[in-house]
Amino acid sequence: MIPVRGHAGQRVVVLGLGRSGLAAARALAAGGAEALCWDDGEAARTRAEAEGLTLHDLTRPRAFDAVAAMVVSPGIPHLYPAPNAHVARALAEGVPVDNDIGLFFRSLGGPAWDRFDTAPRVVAITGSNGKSTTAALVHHCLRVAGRESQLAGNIGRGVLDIDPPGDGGVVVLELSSYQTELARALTPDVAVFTNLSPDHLDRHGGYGGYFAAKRRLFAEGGPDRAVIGVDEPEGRYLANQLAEGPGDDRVIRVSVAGAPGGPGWSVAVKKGFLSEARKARQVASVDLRSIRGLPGTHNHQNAAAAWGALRALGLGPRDIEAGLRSFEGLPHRSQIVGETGGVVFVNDSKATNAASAARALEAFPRIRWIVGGQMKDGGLGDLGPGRAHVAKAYVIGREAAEVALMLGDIPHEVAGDLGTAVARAAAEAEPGDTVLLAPGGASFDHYDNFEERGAHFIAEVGKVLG
Ligand code: UMA
Ligand code: ADP
Repeated sequence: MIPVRGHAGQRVVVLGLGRSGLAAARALAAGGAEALCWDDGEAARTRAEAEGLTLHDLTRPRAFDAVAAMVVSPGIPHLYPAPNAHVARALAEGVPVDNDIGLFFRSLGGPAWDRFDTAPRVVAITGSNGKSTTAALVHHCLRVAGRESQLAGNIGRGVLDIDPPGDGGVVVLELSSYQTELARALTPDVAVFTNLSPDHLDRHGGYGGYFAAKRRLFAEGGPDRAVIGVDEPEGRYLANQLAEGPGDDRVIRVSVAGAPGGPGWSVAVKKGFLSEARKARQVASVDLRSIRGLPGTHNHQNAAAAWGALRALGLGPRDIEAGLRSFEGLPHRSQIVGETGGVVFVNDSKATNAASAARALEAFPRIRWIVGGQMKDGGLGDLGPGRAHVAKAYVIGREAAEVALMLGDIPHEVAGDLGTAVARAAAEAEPGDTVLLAPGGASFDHYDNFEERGAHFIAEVGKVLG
């Protein structure tokens, strides 16, 4: 745990008692603050109380008296589409609103670091897609190279839950737009921006607000090095804003759509070959095509972003290549879960937006596509070149009728539930086909989270395989 500094003796309200809120409450208490906990859900409150945390009813009239700060969980709206009622009250009463990420950056470090030869460093990764894969890959490569690394943030572990890093240790954080938008301190040593496409627009007042939330990671204090995917206009703009000129190597440009060019530091992937260039000369290269844990152009983009971050941390090309080769991928992202009669079953339950589903379709040649969930603004979009890879779509979820309309001329049937979709797709599949779960929407229409949806898919595939 990282004890929170700067709030000793103060009353701090913690709103939301899930993974991040519970870790924040414990870390605040460890730093000497009085953590006053609340959650709009009764079950979460009961769990927290059983853990010995102090509940503080925010619905009471004088609940914010003598409160120094409020710490809000990422899933709780703080601005759009409308602030949660308690957050609105804190804003109205002038109570500073922060989150666990802000507390983390203000609490890391301390006198123990004076004895270290190498100060610990923080790598923070944001972007619309590929954050988890890139973060897990950076963490994996560091460990394979024998370096101390801890992984936390949006990937599932509250940031204040980690152990204080040791001499030369690295903390790898995956940060969502919800987290970067609210944090009152954001000072990573290396910051990574993977890519940008529409997601969570309701929470950010549109696309501009969504980009602005992610940009804060690069603006509030400014990292020593920024690794930026430049295949969208927003990435190019961000890289341009951060660099003093084209040769400024505080910015490492990443591209899978043509080499960025120029005299700067870059990592580009072309036809499956990654190459790193510095001062207009190639300094390293690696063939990514045979790496089973990183299939498809989208994973090559993650490999290139991870490469940039690891080089910024001083790792050599050989060490990084060894890490890439031994990476097995994360569950629920391009995860091969079975094979029968030449038909492969792939679980990409984490494809919760249109862009990630489109990239999954590009990664396999002939697809029986299981699609549908709680769709985002803009629906499935145009799906790009992967659209031509779909032999047939099997539509699931509460919004199945709307999703079927979005598919246009793609052959499809409304399967309704996931079990029926897997059975139908398996029955119609021919050798060489991939049965792919890449829903293009959130899981909350039927499941608690994307992991539960992926687990259900794996169970249904298990029935087919016998
Ligand atoms: N709650 C309220 N009032 C509300 C809404 C929620 O009190 O109006 C309470 C709920 O009752 C619940 C708690 O808030 O008890 C949940 O908070 P949370 O949704 O922020 O969940 P945590 O368990 O704290 O998990 C959060 C991240 N969740 C979200 O951003 C939605 C986790 O990311 C993250 O791993 C974790 O902190 C640790 O840092 C998950 C996620 O879905 C994976 N992220 C989104 C995504 O990847 O698309 C952004
Ligand atoms: P995030 O943490 O940003 O949601 P993940 O690594 O968990 O990213 O991947 C989420 C989804 O996006 C998965 O469906 C995955 O296959 C797909 N994906 C992974 N990397 C990329 C990328 N670089 N571009 C587009 N889609 C990606």
